Amino acid sequence: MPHLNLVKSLTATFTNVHRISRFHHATAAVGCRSKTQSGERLTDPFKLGWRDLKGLYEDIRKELLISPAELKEMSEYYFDGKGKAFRPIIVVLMARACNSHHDDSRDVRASQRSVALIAEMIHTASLVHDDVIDDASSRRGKHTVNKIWGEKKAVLAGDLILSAASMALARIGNTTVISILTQVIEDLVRGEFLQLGSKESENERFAHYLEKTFKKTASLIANSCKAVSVLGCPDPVVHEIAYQYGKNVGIAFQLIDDVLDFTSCSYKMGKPTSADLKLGLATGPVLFACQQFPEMNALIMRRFSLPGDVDRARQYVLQSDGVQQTTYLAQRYCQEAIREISKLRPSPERDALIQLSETVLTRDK
Ligand code: GRG
Repeated sequence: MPHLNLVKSLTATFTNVHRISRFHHATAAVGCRSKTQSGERLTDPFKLGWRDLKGLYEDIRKELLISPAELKEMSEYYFDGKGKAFRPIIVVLMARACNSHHDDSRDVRASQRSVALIAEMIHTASLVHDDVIDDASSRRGKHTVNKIWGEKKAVLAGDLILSAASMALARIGNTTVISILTQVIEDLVRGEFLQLGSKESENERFAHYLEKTFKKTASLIANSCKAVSVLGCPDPVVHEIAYQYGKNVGIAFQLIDDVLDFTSCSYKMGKPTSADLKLGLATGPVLFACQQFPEMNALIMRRFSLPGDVDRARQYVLQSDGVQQTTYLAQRYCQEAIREISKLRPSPERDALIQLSETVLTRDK
């Protein structure tokens, strides 16, 4: 069954991760190196990646040359440089790392840069739709599209961004890449659908959570990495390395996102915190906390719907080691990502990808 295979593949690396288990080791950081594996001085992955992304948002806006003016304004709304551009950065670094591994050519090809744009466009379309589903009012420190223009128009704006991304994808003209990136759209929809349901047993709940995490967040990163590897190098071993790196970093990224929902403040995040509990969602910190406080089961089952449930659940999480356990799990995914990417030949971009996986763990927004 494809579902079971996916859960197995998400968890195969770490014995017992699909069954919720506690980690007893000290939470040593993945590593703060002063030198990278290729022996060069540390390079900021964001600075290195931006060399190939100058004009990213202008180029995306060119893809959105649409009328009428209102639809254009709505579709362009989030391409204002306020996002972290985490996905395009990973994509161009992966492109250069794979090109360098293959034939020492380090430049990013035009088709690979297009994948970076497409990844950011798919991501943004999904944010616009997500905010409609969650009835969210703020994102990136500003009002959401649905808040300003209303739900119906927001759904259409998301659709339009997705269609512009599909046109750009078709222009690359590579059927393998089209199929890799179309899989992402299916995963996003299935991930969002999974989130609408809940599971009764603790172990089922954890497997369900990891599968949702892969589909909603990691699939886009994994498959965009794979797409640029296909465009830069014919070796399927390299495609798998790129995919595995993106998958592991993507899962870690979401686990930390779920931690930040408890530990950060809304000013920093640009959106309200404890948002997951308010939406009825039990993420990593809650699932771990529930092992220490089984009375949380009832709250999870009723999706924190009674008055006071959200506050009680939050207190349980903060009294438990749910945040530390989730962070430790994210560290393990990052270690796995580093193990994968280290199979490529040394290059500044490969080292920047190693460093990037470390910044995922230390980010505060
Ligand atoms: C229209 C393609 C499409 C999908 C519809 C709604 C939906 C199905 C999927 C939702 C997917 C989603 C919004 C997942 C959340 C992923 C996530 C961690 C978002 C936050 O990413 P950041 O922190 O955001 O990189 P910025 O603002 O920096 O870009």
